[in-house]
Amino acid sequence: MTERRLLLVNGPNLNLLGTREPEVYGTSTLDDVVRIATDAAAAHGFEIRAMQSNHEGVILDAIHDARVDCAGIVINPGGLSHTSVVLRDALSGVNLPVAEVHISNVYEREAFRRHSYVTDIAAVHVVGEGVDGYATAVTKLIGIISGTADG
Ligand code: CA2
Repeated sequence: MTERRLLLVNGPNLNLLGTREPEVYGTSTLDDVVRIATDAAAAHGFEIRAMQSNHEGVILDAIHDARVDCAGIVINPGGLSHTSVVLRDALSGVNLPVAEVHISNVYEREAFRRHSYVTDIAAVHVVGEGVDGYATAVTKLIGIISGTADG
């Protein structure tokens, strides 16, 4: 392992965290999410590069760039989870270990949220733990990268 850095991707609409639908997503903000992930990574000597975008192509470019200097990707793809083959292709194309996070329990919501194009290419899955799930995802992914866990 060379790089001790993870890319943290939050997809469309996650910039709205903490402003609406607290019964589904809680009251924490996107800044809180970045702090939670950063603290979890720092505990293992890793840093986080955080990005959020409402634009699929911007997310794809960030994933491609991670190939050069990141050891893995933690991603909450938002609604793109359920729709985007190109997101899946980008993630599998860079050949980095991926952790998929969902704040809410997607299996207990509408039927269309039960399928994610990312799930079968991700090494780590965290669902329904609220924003603390980002810490779980970071810790598990670092375990895999470091060879101390299997997800
Ligand atoms: O539970 C999750 O983390 C989701 O990835 C969130 C996505 C949803 O489409 C997925 O099915 C599950 C939605 C993100 C939108 O986030 C908002 C947060 C607060 C207010 C409005 C939207």
